[in-house]
Parts: sequence; C-alpha cells; structure tokens
Amino acid sequence: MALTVGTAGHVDHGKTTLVRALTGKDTDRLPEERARGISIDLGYAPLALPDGTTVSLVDVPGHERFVRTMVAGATGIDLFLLVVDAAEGARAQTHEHLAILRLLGVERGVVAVTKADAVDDETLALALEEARELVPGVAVIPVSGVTGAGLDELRAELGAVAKVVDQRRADYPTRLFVDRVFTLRGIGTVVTGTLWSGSIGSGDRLQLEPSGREVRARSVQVHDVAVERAEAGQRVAVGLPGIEVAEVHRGDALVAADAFPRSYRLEVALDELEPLADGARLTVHHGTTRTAARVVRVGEGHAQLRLAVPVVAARGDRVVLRRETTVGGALVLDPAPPRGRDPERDRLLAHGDPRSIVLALVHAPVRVEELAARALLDGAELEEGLDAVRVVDDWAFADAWLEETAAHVEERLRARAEASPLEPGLALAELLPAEPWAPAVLPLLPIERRGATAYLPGAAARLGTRAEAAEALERALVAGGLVATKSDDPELARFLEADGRLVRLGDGYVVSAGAYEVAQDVVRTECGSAGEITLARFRDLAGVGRRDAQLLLERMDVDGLTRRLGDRRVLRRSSRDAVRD
Ligand SMILES: Nc1nc2c(ncn2[C@@H]2O[C@H](COP(=O)(O)OP(=O)(O)OP(=O)(O)O)[C@@H](O)[C@H]2O)c(=O)[nH]1
Ligand SMILES: [Mg+2]
Repeated sequence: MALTVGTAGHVDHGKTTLVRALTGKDTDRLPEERARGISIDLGYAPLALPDGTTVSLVDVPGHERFVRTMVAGATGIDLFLLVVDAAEGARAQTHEHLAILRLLGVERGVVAVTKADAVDDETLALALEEARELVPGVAVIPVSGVTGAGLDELRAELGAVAKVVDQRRADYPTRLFVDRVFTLRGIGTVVTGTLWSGSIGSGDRLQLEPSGREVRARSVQVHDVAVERAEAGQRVAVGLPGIEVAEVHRGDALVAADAFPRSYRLEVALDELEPLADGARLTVHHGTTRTAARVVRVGEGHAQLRLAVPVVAARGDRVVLRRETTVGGALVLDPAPPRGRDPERDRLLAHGDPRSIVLALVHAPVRVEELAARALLDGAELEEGLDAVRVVDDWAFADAWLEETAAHVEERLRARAEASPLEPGLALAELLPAEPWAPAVLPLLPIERRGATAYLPGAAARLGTRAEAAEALERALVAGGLVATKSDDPELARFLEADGRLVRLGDGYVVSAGAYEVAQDVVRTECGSAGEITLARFRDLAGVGRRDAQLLLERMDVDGLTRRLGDRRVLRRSSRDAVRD
C-alpha cells in the first residue's frame, strides 16, 4: 500500500538528521539550509520498511517561520513521525505541529525521542515519559540520528502503524497537489506531489487548477523510478510537456478534468483552537496552497470560508486556519456552496449520509454528471444518494419538485380549460420552460399530448357558455346558404369547423359545411364539361357576389380541389380522377 509519512517537531530537534539516518538521503539540499543548519523547504526520501514495502517520507521544517511550509507538507501524509529532542522535550512547534496533524485528521504515527546519545538515562526516561503523556496511544521510541540507536525499532513501529492506516481513495477522481516544480533536461517541466486520490498514468489528460488549463501527463515516476501508473498515496513526479516552469506553482492542483469544482467558497464544520468571530480574517491552508480568507459563520460551529483565491476541494477535505499561529481547522462539508447562509441546507450537509446530501442539492433537475463534479460524494455514495431522488435520462430531480411541477401544470391547464373551453390545450412550449430537461420530465406530467399541444387527460373542447352563440351562427349559416357569413369569434369558428359544422373562408367569413359541398359540386360539374371555370362563371352559377365567389374558390385551392391559372381554375389531377371514378 502506498503511504506517506511526514515528520513533525520543533526546530533543531533532529528531524532531518533522523530522516538521513533512516533513508541515507540528506533532504536539506538548499545552500541556505546547509549554511544555516535548519530546514527551510520540504524534503522527500523513500523509506524501506522491514516488510519490504517502501513508504515516502516528507521532512518538514520546524522553525516557527516555516509552519506554513510544514502544513503544505503535512496535508498529503497518512501518518506522522513526531521528533522530540530528548534534552529539550516538547517545545512550541512540537505542540503546534501536533495540533495541525490533529486538525488534518492525521491521527496515527510514531514519536521518536531523539538525540538519546546526548543525554543521561534519567533525562531520557523523563523525556520518554513526557512524550507518552503528550501523545497518548502512540508508541514512543528512543533513538539517535548520530549513533543509529533505536532505528530498527523505529522502522518496525512505522511498519506496524502503516498496516492499520486507512486506504487512500483510489476510486475517487485524480487529485494531486503540487509541492515542487522544476525542469529536467529532455523532459521539460516536472511537478511533484502526493497523489491524494485516483491514479496518474503516462498519457492521461488532466487539468491544472486553478487555471483550468488542460495538460497531458508524460513520464510518471515514483521516487525516481518510472512507473506505468502511480497510485493514490504515492509521491509522484509527472512530466508536463508544453508547460513552462513559471506557469505552475506549489499549491496548484493536477486533477481529473471537470471532477472538482473550482470555488471561492468552502462550507465547513469548524474546529476552533480559539474562538473565530464572524467576519474574522485568516489564512486557509488547503492541499499545498494557502489563501487569505474571511469567516462567515453559519449556524452552530459551521462557517463559509470566503477565499481570495479559488481552490479545488472535495467534501471531507480538511483545512488548517492560521493567523500568526494556528487558530483552528475545518472539515469541508461542501466545496462549492451557494453564497447565502442556509441553516437547513447546512444541517442536511452536516448530517452526512449520501441521501440527505443529494436531497440538499437536488430540487429542480440537475445533471448527474454535474452532481458528481460537485465533489461532495464519490461514485458509490452518489449512487446511494440518488436513491433519494428521481433520475430520468441522467437528470436528477426531487419527488417534491415533480409534484410541484405537475400541480402547477395541472393548475394552468385547468384554468385554461375554464377560460377557453373551445380550446382547452396549451402549447407545450408555453407550458414548460424551454429547458434541456423538459423532454425527460414531460412523460411524467399529468398531461395528454396532441401534437405540440398539451391537454388534461381526456380533455375535450366544449362549447360551454358559447352554446347559444354557436346556435345563432349556425342559424345564420343556414339562412345564408352559399352567401358567406362574417363571424367575429374565430375560436368558435375553429371549433365548429373541427366538428364538421362549417367551413372557414378568408377574412373571418364562414359558410355551412353543406353549402361548401354544393359550391364544390358546382365547380366539379363545370370543369367536368368545360374543362375549367372562371371567377365570373362560378359567381353566376353559384348565384353569389364576387367577394364570396372568390373566398370560396380560394378555399377550394387550399383544399387541393382546384388550381389557379391566371383568372381560370382547373381541377387538380387528383380531383379529376375522383370525378372520372
Ligand atoms: N547528538 C546528536 N545530535 C543530533 C542528533 N540529531 C540531530 N542532531 C543535531 O541537532 C541539530 C539539528 O538537527 P536537524 O536534523 O537539522 O534538526 P531539524 O529538526 O531537522 O531542524 P529543522 O528542520 O530546522 O527544524 C544538528 O546540529 C544535528 O547534528 C542526534 O541524534 N544526536
Ligand atoms: Mg530539518
């Protein structure tokens, strides 16, 4: 299993010396580190354990000025190696580093009481006793980085603890926080970091955050050895062709495309070492990055952290909050929450089970892939959570929303049927917003579709209060015969036409269905004998005025009975055949 061990402890207590004694590698490589005799930057070395496995060792600086660097080094680790000088005992950064480890959720590790060679037995015994009290439940081993005493016991204990550390999430999308950037001849820009989750293989397309730039991984190495694929928990060096060194920095993240939100806000459960007032300004450390932030308190023990620089976080991430010293930490509940304070949503998120979280996120339709990209739930959790809502064609929405929408649609169709019994339907486009989810939701609504119009199931056009008007119109039509009647109620006319009771001509004129039949017969007969009919001839034969004659003929053109050639009309071929039959 791939694990990373991080050192911790006060300045000069012997961390780097111990790492060198354990691994043979001097991690104080900067000239300034050598000149001053203190560590300034993070150092990395592979450490072989007695059982043959190799873990990565991150050596952090102990000086109080470099605590922020220690945090960057500690965010990716699985277990700690706390180093205490036997002569000095626990000091300020021993305590602060321990607090940071606890805030980051790094609970397992080993305490090495070092420089055992430089103290008498009594002092050593006291130091060991003090260390046991300081970190209860963790093995305390006396060692010397100079004589090598106790190193075998220390390795054995690290091996034992490594066996019980929780697995990293290989099934979660890839995320690596960059801790070093450099150039290698023949390879170009190389970034290193601890792989928090997922895996990276040569050729993988990844996203560099927070710039969002797409990059391709080449030459993946774990501790200077090329590998096919690096796994979660390993220290990884990735060659990034086409990227300049100046374009990548410690704190950037290399992530699977579109798997994590890029966010200026984190919704968190606070872990306060000292009270944090609403509006407090501090520095948030997340991954290997840090940014200025403001605390906006939400409910009991919760807050939104408003960040100056966006981060790519996921639910369950831990952050460290610092001013001059470490003032607390926080557990990310939502890596990209909405701006407002919503205690109810906050409560649901804190509740923590996948179903509650999905319910907190989903009301109106949301794409499932968008939910995944919120980095709130991993694959299996998301699947479980989606049981709490409906999923149709990759759209997730709450039952409550569907009910609201159905009720709303029903209400509108009912109102429409009441106001307009002749045409009780509504255009679909008018009924549902033109949203991409509409096709998925439509079949679930209590409507009947006829073409592009929606009706209440079984709804039929009714005359309702217009029954009298309909009768009056029909009486007028009978009296009018072939002479067209003007109707000022187009809806009624359309209804009666659909019912086969009249025929609509242009300009709002109508004739009875029977009269239109007669007029058609006149045309058929004349064309049958004379081959054609003119407007004047039709007017005379039908005994109507010029306007009505023209309206009737135009309707026959539309119906496909006749075709107009100048001022003459002939039967269309299909109509001629019908006559011959
Ligand atoms: N006698 C003795 N001296 C030690 C031992 N370990 C470290 N030292 C000395 O202690 C001093 C500091 O050691 P480092 O290993 O640089 O301490 P550090 O914890 O890495 O210091 P920072 O990284 O700056 O926090 C050096 O002068 C070491 O030679 C030890 O086991 N025995
Ligand atoms: Mg050091």
